[in-house]
Amino acid sequence: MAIEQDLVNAVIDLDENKSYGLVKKMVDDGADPNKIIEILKKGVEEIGERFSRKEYFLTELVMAGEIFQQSAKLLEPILKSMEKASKSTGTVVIGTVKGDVHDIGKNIFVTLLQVGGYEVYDLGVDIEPIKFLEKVKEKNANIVAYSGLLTVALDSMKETTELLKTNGLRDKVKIIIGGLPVDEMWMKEAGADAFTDNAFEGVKIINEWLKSGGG
Ligand code: B12
Repeated sequence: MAIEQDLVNAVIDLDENKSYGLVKKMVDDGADPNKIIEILKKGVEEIGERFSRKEYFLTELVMAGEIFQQSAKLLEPILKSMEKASKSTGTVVIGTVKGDVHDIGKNIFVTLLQVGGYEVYDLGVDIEPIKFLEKVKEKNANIVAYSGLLTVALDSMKETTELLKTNGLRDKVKIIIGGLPVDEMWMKEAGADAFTDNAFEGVKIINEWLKSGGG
């Protein structure tokens, strides 16, 4: 328990070396990577709160992002060593939607999908709806995944789904959305089929879809 709180505090204090040391220790002790990510998220959430209260500024947000990214790198070997799903038949097109450049969570989700045996096309950040459409068509994808952390991301998600609809592709794909603010309301507004703020949960949802013949 103590080490978890130490890690939250080290992230909030933006103490990079301490954060990496604690993540390494938890990895060596065999901690569940999902749990480590949730602890790191607690830390950066507090940084976000302080940013909202104007106690922290953009520099601190940048540093928080850096600490998370480097920590996620430390987790990559365990994520990658996790057992590959026997035969996934999913082709996923994913991106952080237009207007939003947050990608740390998306990248974790992409790694997990790749580990799960999925064919993944990661478009990157700030992605216009047309780019999603083109890639879905080109790759004949059956899953579309939007990531977004800003409130404005909702409009972009909506727009993207609308474009898929008007091009006759909406019914050919399943759409999952993820990121800090997503909830059931977002899912409905964005015209999606599922939502989650946990990358591991996201992979489970997609696995279930494909098992039951969806997607
Ligand atoms: C780091 C950070 C940044 C970094 C991002 C670096 C990067 N490469 O991503 C930088 C400094 C660039 C940044 C910029 C900005 N940021 Co910022 N940022 C954050 C911060 C502190 C952490 C975000 C993060 O990485 N979390 C950790 C990851 C792992 O969590 P996650 O994204 O939720 O991902 C998990 C799940 O959601 C899931 N997941 C993610 N995507 C997907 C997708 C799918 C399909 C699935 C299934 C799952 C999934 O998987 C992950 C693991 O489980 C948050 C605070 C917070 N509370 O999160 C603010 C925050 C998101 N930022 C905020 C703001 C305001 C900004 C700026 C506008 C600041 C400014 N004035 O310029 C800019 C916007 C730039 C833009 N156009 O996008 C606000 C958003 C407020 C709002 N309601 O819109 C927040 C909430 C801070 C706050 N409280 O004010 N930011």
